[in-house]
Parts: sequence; C-alpha cells; structure tokens
Amino acid sequence: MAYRWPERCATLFGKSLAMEKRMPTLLYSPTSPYARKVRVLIRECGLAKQIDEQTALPLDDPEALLAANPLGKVPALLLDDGSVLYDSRVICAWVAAQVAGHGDSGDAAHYWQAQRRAALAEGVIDASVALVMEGRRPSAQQSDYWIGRWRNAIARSLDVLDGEVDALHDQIDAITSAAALGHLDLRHGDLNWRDRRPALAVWFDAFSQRPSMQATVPG
Ligand SMILES: N[C@@H](CCC(=O)N[C@@H](CS)C(=O)NCC(=O)O)C(=O)O
Repeated sequence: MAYRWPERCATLFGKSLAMEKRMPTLLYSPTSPYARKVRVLIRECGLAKQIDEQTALPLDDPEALLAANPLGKVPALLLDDGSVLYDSRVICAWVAAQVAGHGDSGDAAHYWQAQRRAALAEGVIDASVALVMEGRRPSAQQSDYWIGRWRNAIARSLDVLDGEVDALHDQIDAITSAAALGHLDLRHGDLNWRDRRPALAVWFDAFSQRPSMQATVPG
C-alpha cells in the first residue's frame, strides 16, 4: 500500500499532538472490526505513539463509553479538547484529515462535530430499524436483551441530541436527525420520544415543514 501519511504525520499531526496537548484516547474493543479498522489506520499513519488506546467492552456498558458515545458502541475517540468523535468512519476521516494537515481550525472542529452528530443520528436509525426487524420475528425468538439495549441507546442518544439542538441547522446531521425522528414517529410511537425532550420536539416540528421533508413523508 502506498501510504504517504506517516511522513507528513511527523511534521503536522505529530508536532501538534506532541506539544502541549493531551493525547487523544481511542476507546476500543479488541474484537471489534470497526475499532480494528481505526487502529490499523492509526498504525499505517505512524500515529500509534500519539493516540492512546483504552479497552472498553461495549456489552459491559462501561461508564466512560456511555459518557463518550450514548449509542454505547466502540470505537469512540476522546479528543484533547474534551470533545468526542464516533463512529469508525468519522474517526478514520478525522485521522486522515489530521495527517493531510486539515483539521485544527475552529471551522474544522464544527465540521467534525457535525459528522459525529450525524453518526449519532444514524445510530438511532440503526437501532430504530433493528427494533422493527426484531418485532417481526416470532415473539418467542425476540431478544428482550437486545430490545432493551436498542431502546436504551435511542433514549440516551436523543437526550444528547436534545442538548445539542442549537447546532442542528441544514447540514447532514440535521437531515439524519430528522430522518431518525421521523422513523421513531412512524414505528415507535410508544416511545413517546418528545416527552422530556421539548427542544428537540420543537426543532423537529419546524424542520418537518421543509418542502424536502414534506415531499418524502413515509407512507
Ligand atoms: N457504525 C459503528 C458500528 C460500531 C459497532 O457496532 N460496534 C460494536 C462492536 S463491533 C458495538 O460496540 N456494539 C455494541 C452494541 O451494539 O450495543 C462504527 O462504524 O463505529
């Protein structure tokens, strides 16, 4: 593979991380292929010494992981400014961008947080669809354990989105959030997601008026 990144890492990424900043920390599980992808990329970039790695087994619901990623999934990357990135695609893109020398400005931080928020909303969609699929299996075969995990992941993630609602404008994170909330309304009215999340409810009702949303109402 013709990776040219390691050379650039030493001058760009390596320098900025090695100076006064704390090291980013990757929360990972040793068996997760999503985490492995990130860990391989980190090594291909020559960044193994600049990114700390800590084991977090998602099915144990470690507090640090739930605080970092309300979806309760690995990998998650804790950045030195206290912000977090997930999922694996976002982390990989961030690593590549650091190496390419993009990624240290305030605009970049906004961009990465929007990508992270889009991954969060996508995780809500994944869990919402998984719940529907599980509900279509014979009831004796349905897993209370997974239904509980998905419902909890949705609840935690919506709490976070509710707290970040001011950042939802017309980017991919907003669109993905709207698609997620629309699916919850369509399939999981029993979750009453608007209860306890008034800001997100107001935001969604306004966003739902956009012609693009009106033209794509599921049905
Ligand atoms: N789309 C996510 C998927 C991550 C994922 O599903 N990780 C698994 C481990 S392989 C996990 O943490 N599962 C816990 C759960 O589903 O509750 C990514 O690309 O990072």
